[in-house]
Amino acid sequence: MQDAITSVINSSDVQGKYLDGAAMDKLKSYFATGELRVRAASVISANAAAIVKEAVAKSLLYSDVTRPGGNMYTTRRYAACIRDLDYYLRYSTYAMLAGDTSILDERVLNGLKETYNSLGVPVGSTVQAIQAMKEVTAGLVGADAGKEMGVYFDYICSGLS
Ligand SMILES: CCC1=C(C)/C(=C/C2=NC(=C\c3[nH]c(/C=C4\NC(=O)[C@H](C)[C@H]4CC)c(C)c3CCC(=O)O)/C(CCC(=O)O)=C2C)NC1=O
Repeated sequence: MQDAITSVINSSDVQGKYLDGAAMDKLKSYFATGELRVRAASVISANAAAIVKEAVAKSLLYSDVTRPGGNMYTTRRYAACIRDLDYYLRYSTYAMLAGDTSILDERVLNGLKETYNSLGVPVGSTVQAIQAMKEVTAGLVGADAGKEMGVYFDYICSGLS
């Protein structure tokens, strides 16, 4: 896993150079948003279950996936879906803190699409639920931190699609 700092340093090191202006600017904006990130992470962790619940209510409840024959039908599959959404929220929060997507590639997206396809988990509905979490989260943490979280929710969605 990388973060904004190691990623900037690694790419300078590969070239055997000190950090250039662009690299410094990246670090500056990462440090300048540090407090925002930490505050957002603590609001999200205190409200994680409520975020998932509201996102499910907005996007999946009473849709085809929750009806008999749908992929969320039966309590076991419903619970698996809620658990997956909680993974996406938690790992997006880690990635937002790190300012880097690598943790999502390594721990969430690796093999996920294949797993979903083989189990018939609908990617379209999953993407809708993640987009609903993005809205609910932004409502809670405010526009700036919400935009930052949005980067990582969107990254998961494009990795699934
Ligand atoms: C931390 C990284 C990580 C991820 C991301 C992960 C996902 C993940 N979700 C799974 C299943 C599942 N995922 C869903 C999810 C959904 N079905 C729907 O209709 C909804 C649209 C959607 C929720 C948004 C369901 C229902 C299953 C169970 C499918 C089945 O067994 O038939 C499975 C198969 C094994 C299992 O059931 O636990 C995995 C590996 N596991 C991990 O360790």
